[in-house]
Amino acid sequence: MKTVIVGQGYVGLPVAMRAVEAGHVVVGIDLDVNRIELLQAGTSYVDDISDATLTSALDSGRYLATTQYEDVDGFDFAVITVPTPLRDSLPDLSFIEKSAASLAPFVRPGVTVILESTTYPGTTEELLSPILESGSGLRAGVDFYVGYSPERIDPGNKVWGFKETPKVVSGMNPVSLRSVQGFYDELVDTTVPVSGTKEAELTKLLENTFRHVNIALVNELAIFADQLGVNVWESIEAASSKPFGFMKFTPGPGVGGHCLPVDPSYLSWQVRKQLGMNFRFVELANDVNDHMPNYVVQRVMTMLNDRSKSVRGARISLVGLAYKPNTGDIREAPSIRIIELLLGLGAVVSGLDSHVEDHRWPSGVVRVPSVEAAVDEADLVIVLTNHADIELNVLSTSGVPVFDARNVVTGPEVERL
Ligand code: SAJ
Repeated sequence: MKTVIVGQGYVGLPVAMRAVEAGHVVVGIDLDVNRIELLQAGTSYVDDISDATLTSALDSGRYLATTQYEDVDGFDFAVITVPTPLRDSLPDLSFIEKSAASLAPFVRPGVTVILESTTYPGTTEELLSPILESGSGLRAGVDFYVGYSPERIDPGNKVWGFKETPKVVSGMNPVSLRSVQGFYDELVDTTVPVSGTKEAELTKLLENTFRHVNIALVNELAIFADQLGVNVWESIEAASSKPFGFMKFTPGPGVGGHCLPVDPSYLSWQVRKQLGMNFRFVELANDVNDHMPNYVVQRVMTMLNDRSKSVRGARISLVGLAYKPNTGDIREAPSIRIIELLLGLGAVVSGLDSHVEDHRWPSGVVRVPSVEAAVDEADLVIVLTNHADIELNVLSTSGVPVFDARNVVTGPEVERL
């Protein structure tokens, strides 16, 4: 069985490694030459894939990392795991289109092409299939098979890895579903078939929109609770004692990452484009979550003002810049917007986050090596991301004012979101 994984990022590489483990001959294709050179050298840039796992795949002789589509010739299954970002707040499907056009000449009778990238319902059958058909001269669903299976990779999750996480599977028709499900049955513990690709595409968007909306709910609640003098964190903790009918979400400085700030907008974009209606929950959630960085800065300005200090010239240290704990991913992180606002107000900003690599470090922010250094000389400290490796107790007794956006620090000079 020859399997092609298009895109060797945080989604594609784990799929490729699992397919090698399952005995497939695997071609991992990516346009990024640097990535491919690293993979060929046995160096993994994906946190969840160790160099040892990658080296073992290379040593098996059944894994090839390449930028050349010629290497996919003769594939049986192709899985497309390319990014689907927003560009000017609109879905950007160009990576799917380019991948499909590059794959199409190698589509033979009997092959199966599966899309995993997060996208709006209809993409697989209305965008991907026609490109594959025109590039191969074959008929989708008849000569070759097409399906959709949403990615559920949660970077850093040590419990739910690719193999352990139930996999929703779909096909454009029953014969395609059978092929797609058969493929994943070899790779993961549980497959969850649905009747069509649109249902599978919507499943993924529902999963992440559910999170986005509920995070927005607690964020807006946090704003009101603070003004009402109520400890919303305690109420959320108490509510989560309910063993049914409640799922805990906590307020934060905003919603970052490559999923939540993006995926729900694919849904609201489609509803507006195809139905001319507004998906109000998504739009409201976007508005609330996008506003949280501004709210954090507003609270910080008040804290400084209460101490007869202006933001201009204030030395402000940020603790944790990544979008969530224990990752170095800073994409769409709230810290980026908060830094922009603070620098715009004339603050002198420093930051502590050993997870964020130098080449991703935001400009204009002095990097400090420790919490002690962050506190030293600071007029105020903001806790944005509580990485496990940051010793936060120092902040409780430092005497420096702290704005805690994660409710992880206590102390006389600490205010929480
Ligand atoms: N956040 C909050 N409050 C919360 C939860 C999250 O403010 O209660 C913030 C985080 O700080 C972060 C952002 O939202 O900035 C996104 O956090 P996330 O926990 O949703 O993490 P992601 O973006 O890595 O989401 C991924 C998703 N996985 C996939 O799309 C395959 C999501 O479906 C998972 O539920 C999530 O991981 C997870 O459970 O960790």
